[in-house]
Amino acid sequence: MRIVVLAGGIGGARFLRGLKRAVPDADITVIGNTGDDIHLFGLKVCPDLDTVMYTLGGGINEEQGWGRSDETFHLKEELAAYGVGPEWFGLGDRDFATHIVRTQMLGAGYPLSAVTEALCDRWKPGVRLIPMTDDRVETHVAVELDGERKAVHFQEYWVKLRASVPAEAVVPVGAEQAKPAPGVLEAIAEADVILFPPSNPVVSIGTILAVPGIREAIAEAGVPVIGLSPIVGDAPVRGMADKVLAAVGVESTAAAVAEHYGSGLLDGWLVDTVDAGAVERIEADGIRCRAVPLMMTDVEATARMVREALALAEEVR
Ligand code: GDP
Ligand code: FO1
Ligand code: CA
Repeated sequence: MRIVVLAGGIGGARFLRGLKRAVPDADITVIGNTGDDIHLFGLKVCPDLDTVMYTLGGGINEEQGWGRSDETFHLKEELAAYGVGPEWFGLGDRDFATHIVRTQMLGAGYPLSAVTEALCDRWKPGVRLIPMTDDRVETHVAVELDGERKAVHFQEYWVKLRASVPAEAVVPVGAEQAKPAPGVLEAIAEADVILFPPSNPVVSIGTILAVPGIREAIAEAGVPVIGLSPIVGDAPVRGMADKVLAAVGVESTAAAVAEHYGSGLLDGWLVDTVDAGAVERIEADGIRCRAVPLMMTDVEATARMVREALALAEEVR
């Protein structure tokens, strides 16, 4: 079975672990979000691609969900001693190596998709990981800070400000001019099923869908498109997705997120059992819906979520 998954970082990566467990012989293509990417110390950092690669390759810091296991921060400390920051972004020594290799290859002229493939030669994530685009896209967030309206990089909003001020707008800068990376549209066209894991609907999946051609290709693929709600009991399970949902005028409920994607894109939607009351409303919108446990507490629980998603895909096929 050929499965295409649109993925952000932590939620996407954990879901993929369950997918590999549930369907060990699946041919999985992951289209990764690159809107979180940031240039720091002259290096290109791709948090969501790295989170997927490290998680599936066994190199992730399990407690944190991002960054390397067994990490140290000597380089960051030395840079700080020169007064060179940002101090608010935790780049570790092992992680730095990834960004150095990536930046060196990009400088030599390789596109990000080829660089990601080369990095995955080491980590062997067991999926084909493709960035949504080889072009530069960076999500910025419009906020009011000290009485002034300004745009900050998504990482500054998320990590430095901890989404403590309202997001007035979320803009994937460069997305309109971006082209899907080689292999993205082909994988979608050849998929048997397309899955939206519990990833951030705005800054992860929304950014991928903002690359011209990707949303259209998914809508026209003619195969089941099934999503799993990242919102459980009217709140994000982890992180601050409610803050960026508010910026696009979407309530933090499982039903509102389904409606935000819409029946033109989604065929099926899984909500958690605590949100079973929303099933009727979602089905009235033309999206087949089931309520099942959606907490990725361990790989086996996540594999059960995957089996439910694939069962729903067969129902709507
Ligand atoms: P990020 O790039 O690291 O922010 O990760 P993603 O974009 O992949 O996804 C983050 C989203 O996944 C958040 O909105 C969380 O609410 C959601 N999430 C995290 N863990 C779980 C879980 O166990 N179950 C569900 N349903 N959602 C989860
Ligand atoms: N998230 C944090 O909350 N604090 C950090 O210092 C931080 C550093 C970091 C370094 C490399 C990397 O790949 C990811 C990192 N993240 C950090 C996570 C990441 O920025 C976020 O999870 C997502 O981009 C938010 O969706
Ligand atoms: Ca992310």
